[in-house]
Parts: sequence; structure tokens; C-alpha cells
Amino acid sequence: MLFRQLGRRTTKKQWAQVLCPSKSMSTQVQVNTDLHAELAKSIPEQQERLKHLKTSYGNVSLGNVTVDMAIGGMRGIKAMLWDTSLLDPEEGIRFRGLSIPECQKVLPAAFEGGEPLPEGMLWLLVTGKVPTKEQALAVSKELKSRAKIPGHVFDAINSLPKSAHPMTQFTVGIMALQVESEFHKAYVKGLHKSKFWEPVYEDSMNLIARLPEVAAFIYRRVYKGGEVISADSELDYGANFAHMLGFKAADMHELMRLYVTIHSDHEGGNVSAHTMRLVGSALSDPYLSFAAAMNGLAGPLHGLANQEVLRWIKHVVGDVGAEVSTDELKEYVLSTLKSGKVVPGFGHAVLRKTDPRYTCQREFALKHLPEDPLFKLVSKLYEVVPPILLDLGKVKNPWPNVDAHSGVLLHHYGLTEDNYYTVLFGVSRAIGVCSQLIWDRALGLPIERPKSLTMDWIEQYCKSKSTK
Ligand code: HAX
Repeated sequence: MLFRQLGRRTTKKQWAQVLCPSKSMSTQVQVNTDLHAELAKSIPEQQERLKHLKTSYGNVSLGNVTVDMAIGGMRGIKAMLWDTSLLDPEEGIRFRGLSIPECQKVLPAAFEGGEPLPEGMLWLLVTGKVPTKEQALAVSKELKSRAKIPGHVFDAINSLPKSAHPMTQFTVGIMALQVESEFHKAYVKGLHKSKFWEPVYEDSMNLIARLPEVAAFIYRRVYKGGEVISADSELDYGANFAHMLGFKAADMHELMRLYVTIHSDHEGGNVSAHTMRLVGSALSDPYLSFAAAMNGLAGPLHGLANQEVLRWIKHVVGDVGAEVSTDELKEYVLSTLKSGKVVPGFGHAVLRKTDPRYTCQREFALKHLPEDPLFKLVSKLYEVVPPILLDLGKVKNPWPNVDAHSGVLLHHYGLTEDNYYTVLFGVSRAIGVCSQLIWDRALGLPIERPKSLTMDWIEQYCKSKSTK
């Protein structure tokens, strides 16, 4: 069997820790650095927890569903289990209970005081525990060992015109990787459903390991004449990704670590995460599910907003200059709204305050590029846009979201090709949605199938209610 069983690769020490954690804790100085073993250890416990939830609280109502909710994009309906992260409207995202500033404090970094390593975030999301640096580096090593990409993936991408949107090329690359799906092979052989999580773990880790090179290949193909840069085995996940894109500056490596960490997960209801869950619930393998998720991320109201923001900012600079006055900027925002467009990078379906992913990127900018003219423009937009959106009287959240800031940071370090930005988001998103997909299969979550209604049905139902 290609996918690993707990017993195959684990050392005696790790077995001891899995079978008798308290005993091994006292005798063992080394921490377990095997993510698979750590995950395997916690699955029975979480399965029991879910069983208890079902039997003890299965009938408890989580809230009402109104007609507004049903016709308004299911906003606010609490109808999904998603353990890796939770989004509070006021406070923002918590990854396994940790806010972004807390993650920056406790997750291992490449150096003292540096930004978190995405490998540490992956460990946190999969296991629910903060990793040691040793554990994060073990994940780094494991991902490197899985990063080999079959040649047909590059052929598939090369068969597209270079003018194809990078997200289209990315999705085609992911679909080409699917040929190697361990889940697909195991399912065809007749794997018992209690073991589904094993090949889903294999596929997820392989996918996460391979995405940076696929993404970098697309970048180099479209914008740098096809001159590919090989991976550097000395570098961690985020730094190596920046390196393969062609960026050597240490600050850009730090930015990429932060970028990949904070874009990884945003609870389960956003378009990309929910698509991953939905498609995966049909037992489509992680590649099929993730390709679908990426097609959702490519929409301008979701992940493509990062591209739209920078494009919009470039228009502002082109039309009125970077030193634009506050009044001119107000006029510009109003003219965007008058033309029937949204102001990209502002608003959110759940958040009702400034996105902490925006705030931490702002802090990065204040530390590394305070004098950058585009950063100054983004800061000015922070003052100008919210009152205008509030005046419209219909926008529920006038504050900036994650996409309002990422583009100017990338632009500062020379990644100026805004068409490409959503691919970076996609590489990061894999870490969150794959972590949850592993748990979907470990917990045996069922196929998704909410109930839909016709307008006739809703009208008749509401009339019958009002006459009672
Ligand atoms: N500019 C102009 N109008 C906006 C707006 C904005 N930034 N944000 C919301 N509105 C409008 C909506 O279009 C809607 O108008 P209609 O009733 O005429 O259709 C009204 O205000 C109410 O919308 P809402 O309830 O406040 O927001 P939604 O939950 O419907 O939508 C969106 C949330 C993020 C899609 C929305 O705020 C938006 O379009 N923002 C700009 C695009 C953007 O930045 N998207 C990225 C979001 C974060 C993300 O997913 N990143 O990947």
C-alpha cells in the first residue's frame, strides 16, 4: 500500500507515545515530530466526541432559518461543522482557537521574532496543537520529500495559451496532479470507509507540497519567459515558494511566510472552503475538491478581489497620481460606485470590523515599507472608503478585508503582476481546506445535501403561517 499506516514508519519511541502517552512523556525527552502519527493519535478521541455530540445534543436547535436567510446566500445559518478555524464578526479569525497576533507569538518562525512558518500553521490546523520548532521543521522536511511533480502536469499547463488567466492554469495543473490520487486508487481497490482519512491525508500532503512549484511554474511561464527556478532544499515552505517565483530578498521571504499563514483558513462558509467541503463530501478526492474550490476562489467577490484591488489602485495612480488628495480620492470612490461596481477590498459577509488579516499586513508594511507610496494610498483609502460605504445605507461592513492590503506588499517587492495574486491565495488556502478535509473523512461526515425550495413553496408556506 502506498499510503502510510501508523505502524510502518513510526519509531519505537513514537509508538510508545501513541500507545501510552503519559508513560512515554516521563521517559521521553524528544517530542513526536511525525504529523501523521500525531493525527492518528487524536482521531479516536475526536470520533468519540462527535458521537457524544450527536447522541446527547442531536436535537438542540442552533437557530432559526428565515426567508431572508434562504434567499440571501444562506448568510448566518449555522449549518456546518468546521473545526480548523472559527470567524467572529467582531474579532476576526481564530485558527484552532488562536487569533492572528497569538499565532504570530506562538507559532515557530524561521528566526527569533520572525513571521510564523506556514508549516507550523499546517501542524496546528491538523492536530489542534501548537507545534514546536522541531515539529514545524519536520513538516517542512516531509513536504520537501513529497514535492516531486510528474512531467505531464507541466505539459497540461503548457497546452494552454500563456494568455489564459493564471487561476485557469492553476486549476488545470491541480487537475493534472489528480492522476496520482492515492484516495482514488484506494477507493477503486475497495478501502474500508474507516480508513478513508489515510489516503486523503496522503493526497492532501502531496498537494500542499506540490502546489508552490506548480504555481511558480505558471508565474515564470507567463511573466518571465519560461525560465524556471528549481526549489532550494535549504529553504522553508514560504521562503522556497518566494525563491521559485524569483524573489531573493529576505523581507519578501518573510512576507511570503506571513501571507501563506494568514490566508490558509477562514472557517467553512466562504466560497472556496465550502466548495472544498461540498465536493469532498461526495468522496471526490482532495485534488478534485481543491480544483473546484479554486474555481470559487477565482471569483471577484472572493479571492480575485486581491487582483481587483491592485488594479483599482493602479487606475487611481494612473488617473490622478499616488499623491491624490483626500477629496479627489473620495470622488474616485464615488465614481466607482456610480458605475455600478463594488469597491474591491472592502466589506465582508461575516466580519463587522477591520479584518485582522488586513491589520497584520498593515503592521508588516509599517515595519518594512512605511514610505511606499502605494502603502500610503492604501492607508488613505482606510480613512476615505468606510464613511462613503456607510452613507450608502446598505453595506453591512464598510471596513477593509484581507485583499485590500496584500497587493501593495507584493508590489513593493517586485511581484507587480496583479493577475497572478489569486494563485498565491490558492496555494495558502490548500493548507486550511485540506486539513479540514482530512478531518471530514476521519469523522465520517456525510454527503452534503441541504434542502432547496421554490418561490411557490415559500409563498404558500408563508401564507399558511400568516393565516394561522
Ligand atoms: N462596495 C460597494 N458595495 C458593497 C460593498 C463594497 N465594497 N460591499 C457590500 N456592498 C453592497 C453589496 O453589493 C450589496 O448591494 P446590493 O444590495 O445592491 O446587492 C449591499 O452592499 C449589501 O451587501 P453586504 O450584505 O454588506 O455584503 P455581502 O455579504 O452581500 O457581500 C462581499 C460581501 C465581500 C461580497 C461584499 O462586501 C463585496 O462585494 N466587497 C467587495 C469585493 C471584495 O472585497 N471581496 C473580498 C471579500 C473577502 C474575501 O472573500 N476574500 O477572498
